[in-house]
Amino acid sequence: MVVIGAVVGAVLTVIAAFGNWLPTQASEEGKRIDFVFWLTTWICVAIFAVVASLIVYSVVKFRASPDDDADGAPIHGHTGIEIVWTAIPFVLVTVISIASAVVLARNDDPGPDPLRVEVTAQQFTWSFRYPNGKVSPTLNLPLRRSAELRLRANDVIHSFWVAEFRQKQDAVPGTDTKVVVTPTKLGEYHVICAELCGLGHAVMRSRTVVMEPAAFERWLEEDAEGEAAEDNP
Ligand SMILES: [Cu+2]
Repeated sequence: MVVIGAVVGAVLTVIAAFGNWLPTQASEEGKRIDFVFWLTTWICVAIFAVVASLIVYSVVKFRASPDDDADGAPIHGHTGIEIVWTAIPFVLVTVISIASAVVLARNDDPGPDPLRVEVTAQQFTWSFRYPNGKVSPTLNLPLRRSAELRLRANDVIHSFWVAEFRQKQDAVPGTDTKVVVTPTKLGEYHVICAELCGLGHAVMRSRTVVMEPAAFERWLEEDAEGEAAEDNP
């Protein structure tokens, strides 16, 4: 059993180490979120490795012989070990809390000159309104400029999510919420509703297009002031 466990463990370790597990990383905020994710994951991996090793060692080393019917030695705890196994998790959880707090604070900061986009969610579409009045069914964003998305829901709770940006935020009727995204990679990604919002929830998808700043400016000026909405309902 120990040999099978070791072989399976080795195979899974190789898959875990060389697999490409996360979606493309396409935002500044996503970089920070991935940092916290991997920090937490590696802490878990280390603890799991220690615990699993101790279990295997104990199973082998302290196995009772078949004719041993005696009671085990009476053990009433061990203050030293208990202090250690309380102190180490305390330190690790504190490290994760501090890293998370710093990342959340920085990810909520849109900086001095963000592009403000009003995002409206309703069963079962997204629409995006730009400062010059242009309304678009897709979320076009310029590369490397922070965008502050103000989310509004017209009917029920929806949730704005672009896996490549990592950021996710609910859109709640009666309340304005916001989320900041600073794209770092040109390309097209899916905008997905991540909150079960009715029969059409699964098709409540749009696209986000990250563009060169000059191309974005040209796109922004094309049929601004509501025409886009008529041409492209
Ligand atoms: Cu929805």
